Amino acid sequence: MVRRPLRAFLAIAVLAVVVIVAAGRPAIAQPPAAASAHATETLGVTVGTAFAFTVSTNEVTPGDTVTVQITQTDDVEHTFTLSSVANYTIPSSDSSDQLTAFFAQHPPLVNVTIPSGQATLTASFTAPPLGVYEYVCLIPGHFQAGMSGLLGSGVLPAGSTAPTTGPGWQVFAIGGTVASLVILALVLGFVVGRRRGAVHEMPPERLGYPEPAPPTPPAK
Ligand SMILES: [Cu+2]
Repeated sequence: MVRRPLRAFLAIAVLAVVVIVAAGRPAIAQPPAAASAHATETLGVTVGTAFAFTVSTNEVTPGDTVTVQITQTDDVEHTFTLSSVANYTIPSSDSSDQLTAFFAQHPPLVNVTIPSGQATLTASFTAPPLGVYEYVCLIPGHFQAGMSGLLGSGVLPAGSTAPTTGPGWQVFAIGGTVASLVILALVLGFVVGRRRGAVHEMPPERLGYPEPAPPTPPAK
């Protein structure tokens, strides 16, 4: 016959294991990040009427082979031209000729002409060493109108948001909270169980008064 406090403790322990396994599942299901040094990854780039790039991520991993998947949604020609110069932002006052001269001097990591009406294009490049790299559109007037952005390699550019892939920090925060509560419940269950057990096991001569009747079981 298992004593009541021990039984309660075992019930809490079993519940705790179930909760931990359930909470841990989303995190475990994700493959470990960057297992090998030279993985492949995808950078989605969407262009259209606006003088702006919409990208799927602001950060790549140095050494990775990056496939650029470009989606053209309108009839405005653009280029996706990624600078090879780390931590350098081209002055927004530069003319188109100055921009062309810059890239003649510093060949870009990738330079894709995106014709009007084209649905999708792909290109690839090897993610450069640690740093922040600027990408621009070379169609005259577009860079000057603000068509540029920053891609971090091994670092997130200041002011940008983290890539939205993966489980996100919320999963780990919730999992951690649940685990903490479970551990607290385990400790409390153990302490309460021991104290109840101690009362009933204490010899009457040390107790100094008649041993109390065992508590009535709760209604099932
Ligand atoms: Cu453009």
